[in-house]
Amino acid sequence: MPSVPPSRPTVPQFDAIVVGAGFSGLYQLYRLRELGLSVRLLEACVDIGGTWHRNRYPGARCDVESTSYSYSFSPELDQEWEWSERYATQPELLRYLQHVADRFGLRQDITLRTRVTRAVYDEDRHLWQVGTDTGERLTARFVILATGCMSAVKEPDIPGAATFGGRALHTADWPHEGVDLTGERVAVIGTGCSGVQAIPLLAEQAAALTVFQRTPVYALPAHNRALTAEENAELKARYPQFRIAQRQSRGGTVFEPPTRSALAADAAERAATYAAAWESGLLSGLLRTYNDILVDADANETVAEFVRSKIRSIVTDPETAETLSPRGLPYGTKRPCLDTGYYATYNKPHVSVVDLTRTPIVEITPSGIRTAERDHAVDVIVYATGFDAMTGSQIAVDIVGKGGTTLREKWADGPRNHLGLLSSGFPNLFTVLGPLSPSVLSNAVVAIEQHVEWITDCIAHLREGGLTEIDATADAEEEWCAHVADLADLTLYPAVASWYTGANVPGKPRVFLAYTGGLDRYRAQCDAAARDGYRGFVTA
Ligand code: N01
Repeated sequence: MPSVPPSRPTVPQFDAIVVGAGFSGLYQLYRLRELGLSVRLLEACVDIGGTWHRNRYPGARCDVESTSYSYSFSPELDQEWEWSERYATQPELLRYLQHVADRFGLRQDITLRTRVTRAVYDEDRHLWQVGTDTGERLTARFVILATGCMSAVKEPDIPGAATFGGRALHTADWPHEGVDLTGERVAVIGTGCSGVQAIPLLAEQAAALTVFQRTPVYALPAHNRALTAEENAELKARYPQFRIAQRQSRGGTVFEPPTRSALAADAAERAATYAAAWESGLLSGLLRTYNDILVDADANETVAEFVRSKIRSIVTDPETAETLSPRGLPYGTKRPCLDTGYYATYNKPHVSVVDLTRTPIVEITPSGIRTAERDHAVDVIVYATGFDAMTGSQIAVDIVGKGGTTLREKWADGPRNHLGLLSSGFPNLFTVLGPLSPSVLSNAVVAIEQHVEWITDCIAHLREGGLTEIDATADAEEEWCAHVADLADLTLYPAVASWYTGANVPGKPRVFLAYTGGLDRYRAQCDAAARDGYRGFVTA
């Protein structure tokens, strides 16, 4: 038995360090504490909430129904919390997470304003040495990255951005005190979900609003509304069964999967089916109509054309309607959006859209935005340009694994891990909602709970067996990465340049970043690996 110098104790300061205080981190902290572990949660922001703390732009709300997009682990929490709207706003979601933190006494183990900058694995002692931007040096047996899929903001990569003389804002970094845009000439760059939500509200304030659009989106009406007391009571009565069904579902929301091809239906039937889905106000409504929307280009085109016809029926100017209509982009291969007045906003006389495919942005100037066609003078530029999704927040930490290899180096050609949970050579480092798991293709909260519970059970198993290390085997990792890629290749997703494929970040490798096989199948594979003595992993 090698002797260990007293200055290098084998017992770490903490059993676990959790990074990030959003939906993932809060639940992970709760579960590990339940195991009796000493845990510290480190959060870079000034308060808890993760995505729902940071994304405060006007109109920010969830596009999964509040009653589904909430924790299922506590029946008491389900009964006491009352959602006010079908789709919760950012402030309501933040209140919910604050309530959870207070109700379960989580804050005492959370350190705010502390960004984890570095984590180095000590191979001899089976522990992580964690460094922060506040100068703290901590040790822990396990580190759980609960850093979120959408937390690394993509800085605008447009020449001249720094020269702009007006105010520049990013939707994901909106000032907490709010911004009064009354009377201002506002430009929005980007028409993903953030832009689509913000544009109608920005248009209410701005004197002139110009949207700079590179790729048009597909957006479905949200039909958001207040939830009545009766609806809440009815929901609470069936929560126990609903939560079970959610956990067993394919994507974290409960529905009957379609069994027919869109091409097997005639045009009239398809039109009626799509119209009903459109009216459902559900983000995935159209994807649930037929079983080949995401795998067959011809089937997909029937939905795409249906949405374009809806855009034409809402937007009164035909040229604007055509500019807003996606062409050559299979429906659903970029995340669709929920529309709360988005298309109708373009009917307002002070709102216009610039088609960047025809007249690209050349540069940003001190007074506005110069396209290939002309100068647009503006007072404010709102960047709704998205994130270095899925991997950005993990790569941002300088993580050094076995043999001095960094995660950044290892993932240079795309993320590699087993079951989306552990990357070989980086033992005891778990990711919640990480790449190569269902994550963004699922209701995030249901996917988070599945990950957190698996990780918790795994740590409990190690402790029961007196083990101090778990790592993914290189073979299992190889197999998993190939399996995820093979499944993705059966769909229309990988061919499309999107943040799902890493294509939105210059230089980022093109890899489809999520597991497309469904949360139910994924859960079964994770459970089977655990049942088989953590098959695909090596313990010590
Ligand atoms: O970011 P995005 P987002 N010049 O990457 C454009 C979640 N979310 O923040 O598509 C010009 O989707 C870019 O154009 P293109 C949700 O999962 C959820 O909107 O690359 N344009 C695109 O239009 C969502 O999918 C909710 O051609 C540039 C836009 O900016 C994810 O977060 C709400 C550009 C970026 O769209 C990301 O959404 C909000 C450039 N240089 C977000 N660079 C809800 O729950 C980028 N663009 C409702």
